[in-house]
Amino acid sequence: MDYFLTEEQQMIRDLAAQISEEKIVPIRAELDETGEFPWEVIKVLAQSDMFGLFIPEQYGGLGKGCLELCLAVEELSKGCVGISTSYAANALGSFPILFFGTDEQKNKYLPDIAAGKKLVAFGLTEANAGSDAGGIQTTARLEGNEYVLNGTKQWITNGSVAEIYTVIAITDRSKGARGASAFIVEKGTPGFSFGKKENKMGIRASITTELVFDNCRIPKENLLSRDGMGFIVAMKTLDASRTGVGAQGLGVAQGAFDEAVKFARQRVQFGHPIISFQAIQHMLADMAIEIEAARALIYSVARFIDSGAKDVSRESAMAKTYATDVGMRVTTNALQVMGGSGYMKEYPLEKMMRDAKILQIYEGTNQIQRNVIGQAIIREAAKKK
Ligand code: COS
Repeated sequence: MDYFLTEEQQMIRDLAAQISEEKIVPIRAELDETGEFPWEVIKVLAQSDMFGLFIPEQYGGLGKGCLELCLAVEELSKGCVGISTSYAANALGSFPILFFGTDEQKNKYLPDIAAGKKLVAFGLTEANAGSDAGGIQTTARLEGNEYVLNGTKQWITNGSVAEIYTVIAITDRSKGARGASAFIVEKGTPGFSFGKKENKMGIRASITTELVFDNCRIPKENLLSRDGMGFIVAMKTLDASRTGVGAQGLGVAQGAFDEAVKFARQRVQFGHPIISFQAIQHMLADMAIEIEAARALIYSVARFIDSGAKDVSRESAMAKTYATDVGMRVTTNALQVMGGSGYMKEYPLEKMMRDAKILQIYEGTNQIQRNVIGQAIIREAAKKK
């Protein structure tokens, strides 16, 4: 289907597709096995200006938006969701600076992020604050010209490989969600270290660690936005990035579908390629419908975000939920088309299915997304009354 992409958007998509096919596909199985971080691919992405896609030109980026980011993420995810996670989490970590940073903060951090010289990570989740993001316990106490951070963040993508961290911590517990604030913390700051490295079911080419703050002192200037705005910074950041998670679901679904079609054309049973059987055709047809519907939704929501719309919570939750559910269903059914072969590590399907699962969980479970959509429905209905 023609989505009327500009020439530039097509170029970005084609470049990401080329990186995916030439640099990611050949190494994805090995990284899945070893759990090593994909530094080689990160270098290629940096050389190709991919880290600067969504960063304004004045900070050394390409000044593009959510649609271009989604096109890149979709193509990278066809190859490996672990690697696309390392890339997309960088955008997630950068958004608080991009959306809420002062000119000084932007000038200091964005050029290195755009150049891919420094990776970024987003630190919100804690052991007792996953879906309930307002329940974080990490504190930031103002002492003179410094904030003193204490607490532990859990399951942080790009933890330990990133140089820059955007972290949400409580500055006034009595104020609930309005008592959280957002900060920039640099790797190497005394009192900031990395805890447990997770051993994951999927996306094993991405790194996930704890962030440990033990009387970590950061300059007052590292506060993002205003004191008390941390929860809003986190919510606005997630609103902007969830469509990208949808693009990961779309990409892995397309990758799995392509493998299933290739296999079904070659695999002969009962004297015929199995693609000639209606049972297989119907499975492929259902996958193709869902993939196209997911793509249409992702691109539309991305364009809506790029139009400058103020409130995109509902739409980005819809894009994330639908496309990642499609990612899970399509990888599962594509593996089914391939039967026993799909279950074996000689083919990429079992990895794709393992990788797809996290997309229904991270950046807000799909159940939480449905809550977000439900709340929006209630607000709209109340307005009409
Ligand atoms: N944009 C702007 N403001 C928002 C917002 C958004 N998307 N979502 C909530 N807010 C505001 C609310 O308007 C409210 O403001 P007031 O204090 O002025 O009333 C405040 O934030 C608290 O909102 P709410 O009461 O809805 O917060 P909840 O504690 O009920 O949490 C959910 C809401 C569940 C949506 C939130 O906790 C969430 O997104 N959880 C998932 C977190 C997540 O994605 N984790 C993944 C880790 S990051 S990889």
